[in-house]
Amino acid sequence: LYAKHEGMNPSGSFKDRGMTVGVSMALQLGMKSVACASTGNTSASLAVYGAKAGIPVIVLLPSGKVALGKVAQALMHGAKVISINGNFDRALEMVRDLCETKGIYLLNSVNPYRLEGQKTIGFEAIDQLNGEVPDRMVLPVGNAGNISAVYKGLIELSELGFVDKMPMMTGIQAEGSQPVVRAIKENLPEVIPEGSPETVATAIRIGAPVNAEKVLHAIRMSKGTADFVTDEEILAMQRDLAQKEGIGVEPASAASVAGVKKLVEAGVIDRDERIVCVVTGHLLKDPETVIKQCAPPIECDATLESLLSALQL
Ligand code: AN7
Repeated sequence: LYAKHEGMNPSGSFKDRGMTVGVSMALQLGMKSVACASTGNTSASLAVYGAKAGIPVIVLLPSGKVALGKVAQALMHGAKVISINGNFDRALEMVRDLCETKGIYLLNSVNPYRLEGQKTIGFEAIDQLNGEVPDRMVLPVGNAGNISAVYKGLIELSELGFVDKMPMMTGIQAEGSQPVVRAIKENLPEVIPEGSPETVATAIRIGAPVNAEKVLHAIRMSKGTADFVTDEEILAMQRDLAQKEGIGVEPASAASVAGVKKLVEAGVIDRDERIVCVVTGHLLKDPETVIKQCAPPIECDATLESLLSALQL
């Protein structure tokens, strides 16, 4: 079982892989400004690449539901940050209208160039396994752009004859925000949006994924699956990864590994499978959720005696 840590990217999440391509395309197409709606990471990444490109950035965030580190990044890198009194799905509708009305370049994952960049996660995973294709790739699913992009990249590799098998693409959502899981489990022809998604993993608090059709195709064609995990399972896995493996990720990212645990226990995933979990964002993205789970530091006077007593030594 491998965790591919996307928190190592410049802005601390996998979004950079697509955003560098998306912003480069915006410049090539002569666009004068760029925008996105975001649960946080997309906005942080767009702010970073927009700053370097010297192009104005507008980001729409669902008010009160974006992790602190992500808002800090969007603000510090100079984006115009708008806090919407509504959830992500509403913010996305609004930014789509805005972009259409004002000729602004939309950089949500409806943008095909972003998904082209995100394909590299799959290429890199195989490269890092010395050319071997994992049996399964497990990703947290929000707008479903990433899992669809990785699938697209790997299908292309296989069509070009570089690999001779495909990993079972497996999507994990949060219990309170699981429209894709429902569609897979109930074998629906399409994803039915959820009106009020809710989860501690705010990154994937998305009820109407824009890449719904693509994710159903990716999961079904690769004989993968989808399942949900509870907020408790997400947070427990965030702590386990941090404390047993030294892997610091944000809650949405822990969802993929928590999903593996659940599916192994349910007998859906075989213990012999070689699995790559994509852990999508860094622990520092959401310090508030971390602090809430941990006991505060032990206060101590600046003497050896107090230190020994604090350490109970
Ligand atoms: C850490 O930033 O949608 O299924 O607006 O930040 O491709 O949407 C973030 C999504 C997983 C889900 N893990 O990826 C946004 C946004 C983390 C994320 C996802 C996101 P998609």
